[in-house]
Amino acid sequence: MWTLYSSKTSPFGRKIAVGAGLCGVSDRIRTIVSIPRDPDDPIRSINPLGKLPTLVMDDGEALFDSPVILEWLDAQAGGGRIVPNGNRRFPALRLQAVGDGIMDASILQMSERRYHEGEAYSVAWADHQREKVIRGVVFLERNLQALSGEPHVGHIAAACALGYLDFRFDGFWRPGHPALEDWLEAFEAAVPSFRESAHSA
Ligand SMILES: N[C@@H](CCC(=O)N[C@@H](CS)C(=O)NCC(=O)O)C(=O)O
Repeated sequence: MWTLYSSKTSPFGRKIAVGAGLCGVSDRIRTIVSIPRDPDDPIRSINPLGKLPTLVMDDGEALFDSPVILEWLDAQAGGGRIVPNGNRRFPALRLQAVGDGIMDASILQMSERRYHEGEAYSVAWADHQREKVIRGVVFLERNLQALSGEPHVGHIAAACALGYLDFRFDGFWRPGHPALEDWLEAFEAAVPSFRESAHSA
């Protein structure tokens, strides 16, 4: 049994739940909810970066971050399930990088709200991050062709990024992006582990 340290609010943790479902290994994972902000949370002694998701393998070694864990899950499933080989590999990894970047920029905006209240809050910094998100969403819509076919890490990251924007930013990306909305709806319908890992506070 592998142990996944994650949370219901973590979009990166959701990537692992979705990927495990697509690799057919969900039943080999038990999930422990972590709170990285809590100084007493064990995550800090398991992952030096104190971040979710972290996956502890059978030998007790920890894996992070989410692209590494997904690659490892793919290997456990025989390879080529969610990390494509050949011509599809780098387009998939590039899409994953954009999805992850949207999540990073979104989380930085959440952190700005949480840690810099009142006058310490930087509108310029939050806007800088928000613009990354907006450009990332446009990039995803322009690259829908690479988001077709069998689901891979690019699909997973894109869906988790858009799902996080729905959860924390009231779906602000939706107006003006009907094709991407349709894509997300189709992904949700096709991938049970995405539906089952929906965020909750
Ligand atoms: N690049 C990392 C990002 C992970 C990340 O930012 N996780 C957030 C939760 S969604 C976290 O643990 N933040 C706590 C912290 O940075 O202290 C990945 O792909 O796994």
